[in-house]
Amino acid sequence: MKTPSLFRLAVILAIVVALFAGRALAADTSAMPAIVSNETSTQRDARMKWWREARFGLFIHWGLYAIPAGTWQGKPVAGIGEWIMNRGKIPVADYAKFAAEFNPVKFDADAWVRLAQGAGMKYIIITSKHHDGFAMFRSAASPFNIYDATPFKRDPLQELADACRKHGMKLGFYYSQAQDWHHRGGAASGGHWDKAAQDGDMDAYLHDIAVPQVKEILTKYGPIAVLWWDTPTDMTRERADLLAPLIKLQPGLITNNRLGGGYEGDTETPENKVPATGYPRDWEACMTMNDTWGFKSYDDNWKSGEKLIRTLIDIASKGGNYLLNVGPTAAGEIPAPSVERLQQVGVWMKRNSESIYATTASPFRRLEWGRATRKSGDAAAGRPGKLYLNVFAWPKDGALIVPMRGTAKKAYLLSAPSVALALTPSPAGLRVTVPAAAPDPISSVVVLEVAGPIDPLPPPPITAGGDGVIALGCDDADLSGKALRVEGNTQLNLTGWNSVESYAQWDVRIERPGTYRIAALYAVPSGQGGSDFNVTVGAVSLATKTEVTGGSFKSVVLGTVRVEETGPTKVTLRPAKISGAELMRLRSLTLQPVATP
Ligand code: FHN
Repeated sequence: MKTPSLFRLAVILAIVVALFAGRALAADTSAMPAIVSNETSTQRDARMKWWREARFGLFIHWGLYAIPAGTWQGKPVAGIGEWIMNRGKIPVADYAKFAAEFNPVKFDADAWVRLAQGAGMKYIIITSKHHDGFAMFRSAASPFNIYDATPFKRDPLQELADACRKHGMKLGFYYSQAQDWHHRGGAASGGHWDKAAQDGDMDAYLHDIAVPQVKEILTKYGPIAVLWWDTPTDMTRERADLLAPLIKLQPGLITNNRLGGGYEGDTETPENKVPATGYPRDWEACMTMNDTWGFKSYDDNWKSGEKLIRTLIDIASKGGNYLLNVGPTAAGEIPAPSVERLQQVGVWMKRNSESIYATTASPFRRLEWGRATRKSGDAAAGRPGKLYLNVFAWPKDGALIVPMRGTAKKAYLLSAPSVALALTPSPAGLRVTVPAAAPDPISSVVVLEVAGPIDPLPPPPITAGGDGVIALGCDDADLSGKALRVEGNTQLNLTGWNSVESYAQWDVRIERPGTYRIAALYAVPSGQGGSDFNVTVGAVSLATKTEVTGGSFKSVVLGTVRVEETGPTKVTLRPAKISGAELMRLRSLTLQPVATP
């Protein structure tokens, strides 16, 4: 926090006076209840209901950065497109000149909403102001906005709000509350580069720009479903306290966890990654379709439609929402590759969305062939519970094994509900006899109607591969301890190892007695090595210390253990003394048999 300025004291005084007058901050916030919410869990569930059922939303990053589109002064600027001003160190006055060129006449709010709806999305979140400080709406708080500073002279947020209302689409606004590279005093990650134009008092910036603009976006556009804060750079509790009460301007508003100042908001927001095991509270993975949020003319690294569909399924199977991004061009068009992919997702959703909407997380830790979601039933209403089995790898032998004990009543393909599929119990679980060919090459849905609670079978113990090595992935472990969790998208790692109470345990089957060399693939940042930990294989333990890997993942040999007993056993990795923030980030452990002469 900077030294309190006279101005900041005046702001605080004004708030106190307003509160005493029974009003918070200003006349238009008079209905605001106390900052601390007394919401009950039932009320919260009611508020979150539509969002939890939606599962799929469209993120739109649209702003002036679509004009340079990744190129400044003839040179490509590395990184995400909407950061070009910061990464290219573009002076404020030069960047502001883009406004005179911004005339996105091809913008068609109705078409955007129809596109999102066609993809099966239930809500849209658009950048009302990104870090570049340019408001994509008509703002009385700053002339640096699309209505006043451009030849366009239209308010896209108004048009989008109208179109959303017309089509029954929920609308949310992204607002960069702290970082603002245009207005004096706004924060900038990495510091101000055009000091003469950017330096200033952040509290004054919040008072003059952020607070009034958030009021505008929450009062001028009808019902707003979500307020999506971003990057709480330099946000202290006091600063966040200026913004937090404004959420009461929209009854039922949902906010994310990025306001700062210790406010948790309603949702966790993993970015460009799907957490391996979900989160213990509502979460939404926001993800790009290529490698940028804002339009970058030469970023063609598009994820395939199949990847997007399977990501949606993966996220739903872990109980989260998928907020999938598009970056419209300076002309106001969603790039064709994005449109094509959204249409492809829409084709799949048209047939299979029942396995996504209003579902909850899978009861299974891991399924070899795909993912599952579920819906609980209502015995009194005669409605069975359902398991939706999204099969990515269709079984070649016509037998889909669901690792659960058999309480299922009926199985059928979502695409052919009247044709019952045979169900037979087997030691590995319930066997569903499925047709030879997959009905859908991307993911086919088998529905299992279940009578009572689902009783998943524990996954089989891990055994040695053909080379004799027992490989223990971080997502195969049973985790104990509050913060310990698996993170990552394709490259997973075990993180949050900040207490000696936290440990990871694997079920393995030792088939050959002997000496095993234990190695761990982990990352430990500089200055945080030297933590003590133990790896135990059955009754044998190995005490060791972490080495610094400089933050990158490195395979480290921990030592050897002699294992005499064969059969099922447990391998445990448990910290004994942690130096630094956490023990390590662990990707895998391996037990390699050591050849004895
Ligand atoms: O800096 C921003 C980035 O530009 C983009 O808006 C993403 C979307 O989640 N949020 C920030 C980085 O976390």
